[in-house]
Amino acid sequence: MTLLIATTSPMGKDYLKALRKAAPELDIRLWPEAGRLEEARYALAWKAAPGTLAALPNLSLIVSVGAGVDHLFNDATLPHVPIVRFVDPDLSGRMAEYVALHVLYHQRRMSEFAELQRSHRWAYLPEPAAHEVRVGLMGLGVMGQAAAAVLGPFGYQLKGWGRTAKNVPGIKCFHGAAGLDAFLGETDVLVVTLPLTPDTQGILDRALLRRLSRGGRHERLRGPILVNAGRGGLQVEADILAALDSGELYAASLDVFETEPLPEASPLWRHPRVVVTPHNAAESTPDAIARYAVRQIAAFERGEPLQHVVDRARQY
Ligand code: NDP
Ligand code: OXD
Repeated sequence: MTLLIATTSPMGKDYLKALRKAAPELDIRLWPEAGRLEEARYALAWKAAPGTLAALPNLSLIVSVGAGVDHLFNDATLPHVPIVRFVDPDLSGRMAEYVALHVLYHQRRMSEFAELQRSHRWAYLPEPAAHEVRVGLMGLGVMGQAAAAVLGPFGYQLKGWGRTAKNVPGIKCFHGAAGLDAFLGETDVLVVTLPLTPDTQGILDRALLRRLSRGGRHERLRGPILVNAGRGGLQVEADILAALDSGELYAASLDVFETEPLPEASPLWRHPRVVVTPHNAAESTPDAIARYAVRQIAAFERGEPLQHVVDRARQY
């Protein structure tokens, strides 16, 4: 049984090591040293070179290293075999940490305190309490709900938005285009964990940011805040900068970008109210993804149903 690690990432060798440890019986190859292509029945894929997967005539299953699968749909030659995406408590726990860190960071005005410290100034800045802040989770899937489970106990007022209707205890849920205005109108901190699909591309534009809550905000909140840990293709960076400079947006934490790595020339690097992180909100660690891939492949071999199968029409 042969599995090809199909990736252009330098992490490939780490996946290889972890997979060999997790499944010594598997024949595992690391692209571009794929050997005889007809032997590969499984692929573990992350940003593979276009055409790599299509070149495997007996491929039966693709396991995505990421929870997001836009990296697969970018390849016009993507073969028509089942795709499972990575869903694991290790991954969603990391995302929940990231979201909690950044929501708290902005609520507690940490960038301003850091600036005060740099100039040795002792100053009091009024902050809202968590229960006075409305956090809107745009994307209410595995990641959005994991973040909600961590934010809830702080007392934040939680709202959520997805494609389909949901009933999640502790979250006021909205859905679809019809629910978007009401959702944004009740959101002070917008936390985005949407997948990048043809429907969500560029959704975080100036028009959307303008729909974020203007009224009803606690007096200690200085303006809406954006945390994007979904995908860079969701955001229009020129619009985010314009919204920050006009005061429509107060601050942002961005983990993902239109172009990654973020180009040196991007003003986001230098904006005083933007926190930039290098697409590290939730890492698929080699050990966790290896365990997951081996589990899915074993189930597939036994003829059992696959878990977390991607809907090809919706692309997530
Ligand atoms: P899920 O599929 O579990 O959740 C996706 C959510 O987005 C669902 O609530 C879904 O709605 C909603 N959604 C999708 N399309 C639309 C739409 N057109 N309009 C409204 N809502 C929509 O995915 P995960 O939570 O596991 O992951 C989400 C994304 O997070 C990944 O695709 C990836 O891009 C990103 N990610 C980023 C990481 C990082 O390190 N920065 C790490 C891991 C993931 P519904 O529930 O109705 O289907
Ligand atoms: C993912 C990611 O999709 O790390 O899991 O971006």
